[in-house]
Amino acid sequence: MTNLTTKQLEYPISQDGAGSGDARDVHELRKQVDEILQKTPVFDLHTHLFAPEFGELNLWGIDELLNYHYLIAEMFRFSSITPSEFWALEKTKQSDLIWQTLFVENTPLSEATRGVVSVLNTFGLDTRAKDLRESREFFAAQNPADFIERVLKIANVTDIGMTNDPLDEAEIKVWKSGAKIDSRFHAALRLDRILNGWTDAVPLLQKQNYEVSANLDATTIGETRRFLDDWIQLMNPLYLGVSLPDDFAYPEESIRGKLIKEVVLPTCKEHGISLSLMIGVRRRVNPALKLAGDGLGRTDVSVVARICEENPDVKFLVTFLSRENQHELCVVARKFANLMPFGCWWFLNNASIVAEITRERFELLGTSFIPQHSDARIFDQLIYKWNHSRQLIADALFKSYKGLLEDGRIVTGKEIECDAAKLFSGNFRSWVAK
Ligand code: FIX
Ligand code: ZN
Repeated sequence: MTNLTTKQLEYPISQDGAGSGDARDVHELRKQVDEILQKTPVFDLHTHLFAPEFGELNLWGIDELLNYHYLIAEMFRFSSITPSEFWALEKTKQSDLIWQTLFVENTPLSEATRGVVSVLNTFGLDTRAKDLRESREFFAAQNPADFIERVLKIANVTDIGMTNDPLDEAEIKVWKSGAKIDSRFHAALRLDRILNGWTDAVPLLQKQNYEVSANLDATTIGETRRFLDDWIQLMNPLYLGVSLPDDFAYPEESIRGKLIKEVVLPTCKEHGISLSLMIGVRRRVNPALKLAGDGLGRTDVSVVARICEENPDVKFLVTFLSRENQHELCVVARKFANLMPFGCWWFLNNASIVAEITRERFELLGTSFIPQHSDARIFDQLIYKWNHSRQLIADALFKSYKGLLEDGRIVTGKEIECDAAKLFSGNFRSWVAK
């Protein structure tokens, strides 16, 4: 391939559609892509954040930031503390230890440690501090409502998808209280406990007055559907969602397989609601690490092809945790318009991998995918997660536009704005009709 110089890459002025605000060379194009992607608001479709009405479920501040399970896992690589000793500490002692281990005694190079540095830096706090005194004082002085506004503004996030478990006592209280939930926070009805732990879920459904039993008889199927209908009405969720192991199969002769087929898919169809499949997690690979002990595995992507083919009336949002599954996911998405790939989930949310996956998706799917979600658990994380993602998506998009230019077509400022809007919110909004 010829190595085009910047000079040769100037836009042909005569190309129609190009206006005075459109970039004329690759440097201008790069600047324009960066500027537009910075100012385009995000609809973050999957987080573990909560609206203010959920009170203490809504996490923020330095001690929460440091106790993020990504950092806990990393701390154990450097510290000689045992998991049982660590879990016996108070939260502030845990965060002191994580700070000391990952930020004082070692250089914070990982994505998760850099995230904390980035948040501290955004608030003008010392990123090389010897202890947490200054940052604790800063966060203690914040008014929670103002802090949320400030973070949303910095991250340029307008809408947040929560993760809502209809079997969680604390959440149930809020949903049933009739409290008006901040309209920027949207529910996502999570099915993990039902689909991945039916026997434990049964008494919890019974407690909510649904006549279910461990064996999936006709009454149980009907009652579980009624349970979902009621919660859909109460939460008005964006989608139903579940995380699934790497050996997930469809169809499957199992409790989960039967529930998916006879309860979940018919419910999605009836309500016109999407099903989000997050596939590839191996829970509790090291149980001593609790939430930090989950791992991943590679999946047979043909499960997604089968579920999409058999259920053309249901729309699926799909993300895989294994890097090795990403290319196949793009190919399946080319075959099924009821499939929307989304996000670079969890262990994939690192610069080198996001760059690769996003490039691959542009090359195979154009703009018909959702490049990222934050998966934030602590409010402040929106700042670094979206800052990093915006830069990486801008890099990938610029490279695609540059290729298009080399092939002889200008990209106008309007087109860039339109593409950015699709990627950051439009594709998801139209998928879920919000
Ligand atoms: O299942 C999920 O939604 C995962 O994102 C979480 O369970 C995981 O712990 C996480 O925080 C990943 O970012
Ligand atoms: Zn998540």
